[in-house]
Amino acid sequence: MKRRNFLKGILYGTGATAALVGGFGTFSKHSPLKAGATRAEGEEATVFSACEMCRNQCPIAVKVKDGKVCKIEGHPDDTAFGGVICARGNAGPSLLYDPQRIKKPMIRTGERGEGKFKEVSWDEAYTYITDKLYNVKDQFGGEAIALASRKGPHDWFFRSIGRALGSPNVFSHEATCPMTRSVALDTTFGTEGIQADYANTKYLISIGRNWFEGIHVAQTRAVSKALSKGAKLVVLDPRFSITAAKGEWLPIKGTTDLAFVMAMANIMIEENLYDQDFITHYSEGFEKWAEEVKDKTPEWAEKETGISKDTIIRITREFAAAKPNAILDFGWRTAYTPNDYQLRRAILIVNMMIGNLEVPGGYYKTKPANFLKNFPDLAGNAEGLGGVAQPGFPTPIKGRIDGTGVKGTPGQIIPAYDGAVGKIIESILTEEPYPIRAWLVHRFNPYISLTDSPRVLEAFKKLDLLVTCDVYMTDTAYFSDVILPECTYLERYEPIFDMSGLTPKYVIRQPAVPLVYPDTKPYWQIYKELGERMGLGDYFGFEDMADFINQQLAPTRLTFEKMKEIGVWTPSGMKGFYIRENDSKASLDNVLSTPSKKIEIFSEHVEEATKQGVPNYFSHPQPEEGTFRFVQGKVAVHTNAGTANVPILNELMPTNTLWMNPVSCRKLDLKDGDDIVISAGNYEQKGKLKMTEGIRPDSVFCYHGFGRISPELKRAFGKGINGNNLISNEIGIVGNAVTSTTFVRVRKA
Ligand SMILES: Nc1nc2c(c(=O)[nH]1)N[C@H]1C(S)=C(S)[C@@H](COP(=O)(O)OP(=O)(O)OC[C@H]3O[C@@H](n4cnc5c(=O)[nH]c(N)nc54)[C@H](O)[C@@H]3O)O[C@H]1N2
Ligand SMILES: Nc1nc2c(c(=O)[nH]1)N[C@H]1C(S)=C(S)[C@@H](COP(=O)(O)OP(=O)(O)OC[C@H]3O[C@@H](n4cnc5c(=O)[nH]c(N)nc54)[C@H](O)[C@@H]3O)O[C@H]1N2
Ligand code: SF4
Ligand SMILES: [Mo]
Repeated sequence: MKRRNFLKGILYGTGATAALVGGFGTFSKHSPLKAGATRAEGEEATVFSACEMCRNQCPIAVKVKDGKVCKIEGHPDDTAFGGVICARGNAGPSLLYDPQRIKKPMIRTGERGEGKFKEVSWDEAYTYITDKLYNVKDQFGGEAIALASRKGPHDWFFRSIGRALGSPNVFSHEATCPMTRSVALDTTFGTEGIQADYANTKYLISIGRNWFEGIHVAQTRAVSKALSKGAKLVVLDPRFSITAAKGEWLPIKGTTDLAFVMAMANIMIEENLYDQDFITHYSEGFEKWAEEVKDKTPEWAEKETGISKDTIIRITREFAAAKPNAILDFGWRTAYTPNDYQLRRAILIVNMMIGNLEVPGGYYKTKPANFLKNFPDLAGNAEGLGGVAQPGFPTPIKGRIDGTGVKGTPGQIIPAYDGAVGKIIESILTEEPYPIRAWLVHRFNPYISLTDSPRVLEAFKKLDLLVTCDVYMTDTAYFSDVILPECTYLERYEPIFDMSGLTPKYVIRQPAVPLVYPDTKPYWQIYKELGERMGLGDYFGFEDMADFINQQLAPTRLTFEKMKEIGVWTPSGMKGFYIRENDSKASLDNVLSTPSKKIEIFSEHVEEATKQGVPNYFSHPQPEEGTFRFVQGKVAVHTNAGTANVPILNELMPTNTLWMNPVSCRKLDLKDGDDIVISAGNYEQKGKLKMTEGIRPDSVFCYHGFGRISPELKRAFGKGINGNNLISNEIGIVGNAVTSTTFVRVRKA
């Protein structure tokens, strides 16, 4: 009964309608959830929430009819997202109602990988985990427990378990994704919170960034908007992506992008095309950079990159002519080479050479509510979120397994929040610097997502305890001791997310329908209950998610009811602003938090950590005749390791293929559609060949996320190529994964 009222509250809204306090605004004009409204049988209700078909959390409007989700649209009032979502977002109901989801907690009964499990109660699962974790802690110390998740709001809850046990070894997935970029931002500007203003740019150069397949709805729309206004797009990519199809494609040799970027700097200095005023006023260390790029001529870069010097010169001149409303993009999945971090720094430096910080069509600092306090005209418009207090966590006895935080080593600049997740595998297998014995995994599938899948499996097999919390019996879950079934995003509340960009923005996730499988639970409940079972209840100082959200919203003038009603909040009437839009010398003190309070082109800190105070060029090997550089990327209709088994998306694209240029196909006597074997050292993968001009002859490509080995993913099982079965677990300078330096051979199966 209580539950029914609760749901009625969600579906029909119990909150007051938009009562606006002065200057305190909302998106309210479409709000369908009026207080006290009743609905006739069969009438559609709308629930505002946030998508989770990938981690972008786009604001959505979920249409519910007769108690079922019938359709998902974009939130109509969020202008950045424009009421649209992507194909994967549309497939939400297909995940929600998938009979292949995991429905009950499970404990392994057979050998690891044998697939034998018994269904258990939540209590049994919690007890099992509690006993095993305390055993590991007692025998080997809390540091022998690792936790890894895809970064997100679940971390507050999930990580509390490990931190309370004294483990320093908490990891996000970031080292496989944008970490080289985040560390570059942090060491150059003193903050990771910098974004690109694609919508207003006049000239956009992508270094592998593929907005039309690696989708972020707001970014993809912004790039489309710029293109429709006549912006020029240049794409450096060894393969012809959908984004490359929309601009000038430069099929660069993989791993040589830094040569292109350094040559841009060389030309801009030679031809005096850079913004000297900006550099003098806001940055330090430029002379060292000028020295470093002195011999990085267009002729030199042509040999490295395979792109003609004339093209490099032309692109550089065009880019500089568009200053400051131009973007040399800093990338998203930035894990190509061991030195990728220095590529990202060089990209940021070349951007600063056109002074494109805090101007339209360049880069800007995100402006969350707290940031506005720096601007008296805007102060009072919004308030930062509060949070739930936690007691202090015990100080870990040992340092982290990845050396994060160790001065005088690259670990000095690796963010401890993220760490080098690939090191978990090395620690388990080599027992260096000490062995991880228990691993808790949340919303993450290391088997598909980490490099060297065969070694990942070996590592799984050596553990005393592996626990996975997911919505599917993933490949990682299949090798786990305990599997915790989470409900989907369409069935749960979550903390308010801060999604601020040019203006502050808060987004809520709330259930659209009751649990489809009653024995699944949301993560906050799972880790709170597990924490309480382990005697760690003090770390979970909230009753339920309503209480948690109320504590978050306490300093703001927003309420839980209000957020449920509007879904997305942004200050009314507030336009995004750029600090230097009207004053090119405006202070950037509130943007820059480096030790020097300047843009650090040379950084002492980075010099100490990496011996490259300014980015240095390293040539990576190129493929020899008969071998190919192996590159991978996202596809528009799937998410990473996540959606291969989602019914509708699986139907749209059940498998991947290996792209190969016709010239190479002829040499190897291969043709389109052939069954092939791809090999790298001792590793092999079977697949099908796709013959296409859309790839350099010295490279091959496949979409990421296939080649699944859990038989419980009945639609995806055994289909396609898992690229990580071919890539070794090399760990880059800032702990990053390295995914573009592998060479493969290909033969007919
Ligand atoms: N539809 C969809 N959208 C997504 C995702 C998804 O899975 N599906 N995932 C989200 C996530 S987690 C991320 S990180 C982003 C990723 O979005 P993007 O960063 O755009 O990433 P990818 O598609 O991984 O890689 C893009 C391109 O990099 C190229 N590449 C590989 N090596 C090199 C190199 O050395 N130099 C150059 N210049 N190019 C190279 C590949 O050929 C590929 O075409 O997308 C997000 N959006
Ligand atoms: N070789 C190579 N490796 C790569 C990449 C590449 O291009 N090439 N891409 C890299 C990139 S950019 C990234 S971001 C990582 C991505 O790696 P992951 O973070 O592992 O991938 P995701 O697909 O985002 O999701 C992981 C898991 O979350 C589960 N999940 C989805 N929704 C929920 C939920 O509500 N609750 C719970 N508990 N689980 C849920 C999914 O079922 C899936 O098993 O992979 C990286 N690895
Ligand atoms: S990009 Fe697509 S899948 Fe990802 S959150 Fe947005 S709508 Fe959902
Ligand atoms: Mo990613």
